[in-house]
Amino acid sequence: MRVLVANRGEIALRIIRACHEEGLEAVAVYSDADRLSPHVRAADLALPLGPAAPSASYLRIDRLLDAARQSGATAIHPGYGFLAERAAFATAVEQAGLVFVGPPASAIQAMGDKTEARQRMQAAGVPIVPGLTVPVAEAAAARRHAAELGYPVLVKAAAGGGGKGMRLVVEPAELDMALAAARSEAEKAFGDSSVYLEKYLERPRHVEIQVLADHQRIVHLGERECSIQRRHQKLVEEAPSRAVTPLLRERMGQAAVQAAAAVGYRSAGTCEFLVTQDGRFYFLEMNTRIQVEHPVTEMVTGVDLVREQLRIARGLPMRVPQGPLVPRGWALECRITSEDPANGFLPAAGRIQYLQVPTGPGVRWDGGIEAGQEIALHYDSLLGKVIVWAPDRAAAIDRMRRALRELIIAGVATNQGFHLRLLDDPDFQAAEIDSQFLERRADLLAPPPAAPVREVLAVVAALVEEEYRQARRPQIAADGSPTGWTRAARAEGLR
Ligand code: MV4
Repeated sequence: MRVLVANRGEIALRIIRACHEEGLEAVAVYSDADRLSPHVRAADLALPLGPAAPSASYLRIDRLLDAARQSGATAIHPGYGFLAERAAFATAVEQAGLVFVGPPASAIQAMGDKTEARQRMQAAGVPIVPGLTVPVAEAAAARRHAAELGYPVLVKAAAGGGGKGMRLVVEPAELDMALAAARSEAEKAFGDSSVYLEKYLERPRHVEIQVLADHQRIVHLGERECSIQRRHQKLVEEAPSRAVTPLLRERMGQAAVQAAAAVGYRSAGTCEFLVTQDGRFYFLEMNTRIQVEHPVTEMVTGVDLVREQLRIARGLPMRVPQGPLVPRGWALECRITSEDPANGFLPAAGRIQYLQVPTGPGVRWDGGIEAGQEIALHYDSLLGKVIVWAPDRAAAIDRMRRALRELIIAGVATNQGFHLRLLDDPDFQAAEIDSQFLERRADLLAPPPAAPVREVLAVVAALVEEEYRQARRPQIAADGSPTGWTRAARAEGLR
């Protein structure tokens, strides 16, 4: 079997590796801007997606199907983002006689409509956040429902997810405006202005359950805690969660399995739950794709989720541990993005002048970049992920600190310093976190005033850039570092 990977960056590389370990060939596709990107060379064969804006290339269903035909691929893995959760894409792949490495289109469809998903979950006995299970027709009805639920309430887009088109309403006087704003945002983002209401839960934790379903059965692989996020972009994830006891894990796991069964799920998927401070849990939505943070589950379960997706797509049974799930040790993931904390986390551009990725015991780097690569603003800003495993949470935090100090990305601003500040934070260390944690902690988001040694880093970066122009590869000293680059200077520069 030959698998076309309809994606780019770190997830394309991740999938190509899984293909190779499964004994499958991988076909890459690429935009003009990506013709020199690592995923192109990692694949057995790579095809251009042809002229289009870089941001549109990986969304071209017609060209992806052409590329599959030309390359002899019989399956398409969508990765995450782009077309991964478009039911129409899954349908088009199947109608072209190819295998979609993911769930049936009908499951994507059912979970993509949040009110339909809530109806189905309610019918299946999965606890949902109190609120409506149909779109709200008009403002008067919304006022009645909101009064019944009790304020504060959240207005959410029916076609939404991930926080788009969401509005918090603290008191009745704000409701009409919030409805209008949510409708207009939902119309813009999804072409569908339907909205509904939910009771607002204060400071919940974001805990999600990984599920895996083959043609015979559905299992869960425990939780990930993803409360450390900023503006609905996750930054740090861990498995297991300090908020989840073995009993809660089993109850949430069963709920997730029921959720998957209710929509005829197959492949890897994730049920997102909100867990309240008093330990209640509510289904929020199901992500019908492999997720960015899947590695932390892999580290504590020993299951390679992408390889299992490929097995399931071939009709093979999944290979998972027998018996009730007991996560082993602790895993943490830090998402490294080209976002500049000194500039409000705005996406930054630049050429990667030097790259040193962390290695050693218990460390995994899932990246999509290399030295010399130009980081533009066409795509999302994820450069790679540092994932660590250790016997317990404190050891995992220590190991992540060590790994992040090894990581060197010169030439483009990153959020590396933010991660180091977070890992040093007593509240994070005590796992006293919830989905609003970073909203309260501007001190962690804002970098301390630039140290003079930053100038040293700038000089080193310029040097490496110059060597690059001359030799296409930076001249690295025998100790593996660019000239003049001391460990102490780096540590200072990262503060
Ligand atoms: C909520 C909520 C509180 N109460 N729903 C944000 C993204 C979308 N998936 C759902 N979200 C939330 N829904 C109710 N009824 C709080 C959030 C929320 C959140 C959820 C998960 C992770 C981070 C979050 C950050 C802010 C708000």
